[in-house]
Amino acid sequence: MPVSEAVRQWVDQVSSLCQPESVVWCDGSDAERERLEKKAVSEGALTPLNKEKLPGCFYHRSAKGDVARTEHLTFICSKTKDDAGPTNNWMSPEQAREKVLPLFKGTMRGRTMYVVPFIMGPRGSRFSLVGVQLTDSVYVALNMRIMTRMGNVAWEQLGTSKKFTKCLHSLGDLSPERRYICHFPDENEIWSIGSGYGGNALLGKKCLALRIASALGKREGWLAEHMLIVGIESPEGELHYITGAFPSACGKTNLAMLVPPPSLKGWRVRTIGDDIAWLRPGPDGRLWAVNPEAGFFGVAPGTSRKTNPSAMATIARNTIYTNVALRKDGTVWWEGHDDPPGADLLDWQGQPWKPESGEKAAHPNSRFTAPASQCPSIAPEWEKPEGVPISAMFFGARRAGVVPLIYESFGWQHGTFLGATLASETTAAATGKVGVLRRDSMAMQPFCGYNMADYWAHWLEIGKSLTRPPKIFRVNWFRRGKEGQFLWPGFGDNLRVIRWALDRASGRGTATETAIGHVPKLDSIDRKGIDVSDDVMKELLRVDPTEWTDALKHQADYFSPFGDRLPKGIREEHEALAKRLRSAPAAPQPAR
Ligand code: GTP
Ligand code: SPV
Ligand code: MN
Repeated sequence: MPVSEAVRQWVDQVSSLCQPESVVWCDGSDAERERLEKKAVSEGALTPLNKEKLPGCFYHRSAKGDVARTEHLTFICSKTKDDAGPTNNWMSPEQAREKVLPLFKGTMRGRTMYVVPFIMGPRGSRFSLVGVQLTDSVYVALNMRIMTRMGNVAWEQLGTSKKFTKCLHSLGDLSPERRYICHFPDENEIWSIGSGYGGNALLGKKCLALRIASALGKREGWLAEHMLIVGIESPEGELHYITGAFPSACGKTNLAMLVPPPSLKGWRVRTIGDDIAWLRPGPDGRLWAVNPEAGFFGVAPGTSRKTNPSAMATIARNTIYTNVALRKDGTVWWEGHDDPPGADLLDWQGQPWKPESGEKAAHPNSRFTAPASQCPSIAPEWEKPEGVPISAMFFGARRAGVVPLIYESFGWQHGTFLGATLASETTAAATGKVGVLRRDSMAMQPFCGYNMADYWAHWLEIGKSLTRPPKIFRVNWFRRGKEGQFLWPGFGDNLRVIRWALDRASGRGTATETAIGHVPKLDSIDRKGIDVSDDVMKELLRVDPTEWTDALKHQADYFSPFGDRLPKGIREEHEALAKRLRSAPAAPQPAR
């Protein structure tokens, strides 16, 4: 396979820097997969799982201090700090060369360096981007093979072009002290050292397809978003595609693979993507989306035949499991699994585990890596080069209170504001405390490769270029009652909420106008077949102006560091919300 001269030169440079013992150029073939799997097993990076029950599946345990994205060690290396903005860590390109580059010196001595070419986006699509990852982790190479279109297919797409993202990765010594994930949006380059985990190490995913791509999209007039994409088809055959931006571990995979409840007969779901969407205005004035990935790197805990049967079917073969619990018979388990844990479990660190220990058997951020093509609900059109047109977009997060089950924005600018002010209780997907409320604007705060104020401005510009923009909604599946219980059943039943939104997008569906947006009336959302009382529904839909007036202050604090860069449209929406809240009745309840 002819390889671009630019690639050869760069591989030579990196080889002399990292000094690997050997270099393996990946072609993406099945024979190569088998070779890499064997190598991984002999190195102890992978354990083969039960061949009958989990054919083609492997198990991996990552280092104890390397189990989630480390945002404090993630940097945007743009020319100026202002270009990275107040929500990103910034390092100057010079400083990165001084501080981070030396860590790569000789780091691959005695090891193999894999040259992993890959496409983000459908093969042959003019929207796709090519990357080449150089890595000394066979686990990473095998994961990239599932998550991207990897191998000769990427060399074909690249041809003699120099336009590819240079993704340099080494495990280093896995110490957080010497861990850096650096992005160079101007040089189209990524350096990652010291981690073998997920978003820190699979550089096509968050690093390329979000941080680098978002900066590119700003220059070229498109959007790279932390969004699922799914088609929803009514019994009458009306098909709408939607996207959902939810922060890490807040429900994208589950919504992307939703299975309609029995009482919603005839509804069908077409999965396109579960984590990342690239969106472009089309010639028809609509917004079109592609999924740049080829696999799912999904959260294991909570995944069951009850909550997400499509995911369970997807991960029954050819799947790599990371940091879940392991049974003696070579099967896997995690908290929330349908089956009982059994007596012979090893936890995610390889220690014997007992339910009464009070510890989790699987790490809360344990994951599966599985090919998207294995998903029973995968849409036949999931790899269409031009993507699918989007009717509605959903911003959602984990909020125990304040935020209703769903509400509809007044339009694109207000919808952008709803996304911009998204906040969520933190999860185990990133290191740090879990359950703390923090801003995660557009679910992109950890993934935006440039100043977020410019990013909101870019959203507002994109909206102006659309004659048929998607309707924008805010959702919250996670509102809790007095005992701390989730008030809404969630999962498949979320279709009831989506259905109301699609009705609204089509000019149907009833709503009450409130200060924050259009909220469903008490009976707007179909509750046939679920046990959600009027009182619970009222609580789910409750909008308390006092709580929102408080939220308004937090929003102002959040916007303040952006100074004059904050776009006028966002400021206007913040002021308009304040005004509506001042004239809102004290405690409105959803009307019948
Ligand atoms: P990333 O891959 O980290 O970007 O996460 P994601 O947004 O795809 O999250 P995912 O769908 O994997 O869900 C994370 C966790 O939330 C899992 O434990 C799910 O079981 C749980 N979850 C998802 N949807 C719902 C829901 O509707 N209700 C409740 N209560 N839990 C949910
Ligand atoms: C997330 O944290 O949002 C993920 C997993 O989807 S990772 O690939 O680690 O970013
Ligand atoms: Mn994600």
